[in-house]
Amino acid sequence: MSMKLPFFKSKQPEQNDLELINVPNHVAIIMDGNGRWAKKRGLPRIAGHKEGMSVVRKITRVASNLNIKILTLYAFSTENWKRPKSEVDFLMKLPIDFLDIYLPEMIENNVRIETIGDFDTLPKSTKEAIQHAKDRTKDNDGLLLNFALNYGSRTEILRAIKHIVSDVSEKDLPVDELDEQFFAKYLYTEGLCDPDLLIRTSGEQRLSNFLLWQLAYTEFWFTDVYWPEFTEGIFKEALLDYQNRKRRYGGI
Ligand code: V0D
Repeated sequence: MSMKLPFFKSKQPEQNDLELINVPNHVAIIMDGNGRWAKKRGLPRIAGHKEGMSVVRKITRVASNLNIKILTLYAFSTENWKRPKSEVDFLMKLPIDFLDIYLPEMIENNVRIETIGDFDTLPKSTKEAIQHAKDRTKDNDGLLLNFALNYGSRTEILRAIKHIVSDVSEKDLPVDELDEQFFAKYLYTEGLCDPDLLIRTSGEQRLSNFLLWQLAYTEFWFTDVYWPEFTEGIFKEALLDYQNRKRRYGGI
């Protein structure tokens, strides 16, 4: 006598659903397209930056709820100083605005705020607001919200080399000890795991001097959507795609 097959098939755990396990530990995002989003709507570029700021808050909340450990956001590059002074001035006020509005909820959600990049040469008022937020959140052990600010990767690598050269001569470090792990300790990302997933919005598919060393083995994901239009749904699409890539590699 033949056994009857069940008329329902148990669903394969793949493709469609975001799993709460196998979420990337570290997600890095190039938040591009703010100016173009504004232009498309006949608004000044700064309106795009402001809208982009509220998307930062939204995605931070999603990342925190999904138990992502580190979210590194490219907010201002060393090249961005070449923009018109009025735009740079506006951008430098955004961290202040962001923290005025959202620091209380960041604290409530156990988020720790940090930065990578050349912090010292930022305007004083920007530095003070961010330093205050770092101090207030330093003991939080939830999501690390890591802003790349006044950041450039080649400068970061050169800065590491200069420090190493001076340490080698001062502390008589043997050159054989200079391996990848040792080198990574001299980068801004000291102590952080490398990103598992890099997202870039707005259709550009370049690194633009972002985390050149750290992205060596990272999965890349691109979308045509401008950063101010980036949503929780699109973010989860990227995370699901990441999980499906991992599953496929696991099958080999
Ligand atoms: C503009 C889109 C939050 C990208 C997002 C100074 C361009 C909005 C911050 C921020 C920027 C930085 C540090 C901090 C808290 C918040 C931010 C800049 C630009 C560059 F501690 N958004 N945001 N910083 N934009």
